[in-house]
Amino acid sequence: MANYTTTKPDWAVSNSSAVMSGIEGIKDTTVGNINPNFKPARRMILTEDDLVDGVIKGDRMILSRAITLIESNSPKHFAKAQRVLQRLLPRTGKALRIGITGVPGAGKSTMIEAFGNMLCDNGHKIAVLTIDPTSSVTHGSILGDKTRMGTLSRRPEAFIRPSPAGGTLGGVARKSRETMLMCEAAGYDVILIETVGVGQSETTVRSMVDFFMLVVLTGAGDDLQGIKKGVMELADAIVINKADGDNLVRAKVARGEYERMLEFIRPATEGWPTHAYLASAVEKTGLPELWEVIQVFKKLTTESGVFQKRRDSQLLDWMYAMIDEHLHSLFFGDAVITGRMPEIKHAVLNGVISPTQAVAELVKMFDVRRAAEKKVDLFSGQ
Ligand SMILES: Nc1nc2c(ncn2[C@@H]2O[C@H](COP(=O)(O)OP(=O)(O)O)[C@@H](O)[C@H]2O)c(=O)[nH]1
Ligand SMILES: [Mg+2]
Repeated sequence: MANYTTTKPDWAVSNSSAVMSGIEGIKDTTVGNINPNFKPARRMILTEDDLVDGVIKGDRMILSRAITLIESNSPKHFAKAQRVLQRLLPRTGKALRIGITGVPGAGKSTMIEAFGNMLCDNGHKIAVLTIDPTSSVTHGSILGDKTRMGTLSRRPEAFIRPSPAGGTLGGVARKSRETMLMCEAAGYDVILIETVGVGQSETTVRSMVDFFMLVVLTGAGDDLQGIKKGVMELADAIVINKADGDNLVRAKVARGEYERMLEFIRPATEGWPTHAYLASAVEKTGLPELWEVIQVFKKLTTESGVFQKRRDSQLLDWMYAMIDEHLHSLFFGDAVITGRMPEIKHAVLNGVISPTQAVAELVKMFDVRRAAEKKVDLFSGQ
């Protein structure tokens, strides 16, 4: 039988006086224990091979890391991301790319949640991206959307990625396009891209998707709910959402009004008449029909060659846009150009030299400087 009076529990210190002095001191012993050299554990750096293999396997954590690399503004990351993308390129292009726009509150996110869940149930893998040129560093907008897309975001068949924060729309567009390609390489076969419709963002999304839909509310006749002129011309379908409850009758009226307006608009896609459809993201009605419409669209445009023709011109347009942006920032970011610009502007305004002459001189200065400067290869990361 154990001797309870002499056997100490495991946690008791052997020297009881040490305990007493510790209690007396009442000092915070953790302070002395802080390692001044402590750094929070760094995430393991993934190699190019890790990233390529992980994305191909559909590892969502690695896909996220690859996208973070795509979104990085550091030249080193840029170069690595481009090498990864290059290797994944043969696996891209197989997804159906769908863009969704509409005024805030139209129900885009709710619809993506319902539509995405429906597609996942049918065996698809869905990637949801958002393009919001106003989104801040905190990714504020997606927080709302994550709750709106609560069930979808928890599904293993779905991948939701917020808009890259900050930067020019051109920068956001590049990052979103490359994110889309990464998602395709990871096996997502339907890409849904939501945009808020600020500035040129609808045109940007249109330029990266196969099918573009505009989500609207009822009441088209009286006020166009701030729908920008021209946005209807980009759409392959107009979806009148919230066609439920008391709103159903009004939605039907709105559908007729939109159909009449569409008669005067040149369709966005050659050979595809844009129509208005009713849906309710909340009651999940009209969504299977919408998917059917998209399937017919794909079949018809593939047969006519319009599908591939659009993708080809999207690729080239993207390349030209990037050339424009690159040269623009190279030129206007050049120290010689920024240094001489005030004087040249002054000379033009005072009629000393013509704008044409000014351009010729600036370009010459730029050329001379570029030739003298050590060439920096952006893609090698040096
Ligand atoms: N009654 C009804 N309400 C909806 C429907 N779709 C969305 N809503 C509501 O409309 C509001 C805005 O939806 P949200 O998806 O955030 O719109 P977004 O700004 O276009 O993304 C939310 O309160 C939704 O619950 C619908 O089909 N019917
Ligand atoms: Mg939304």
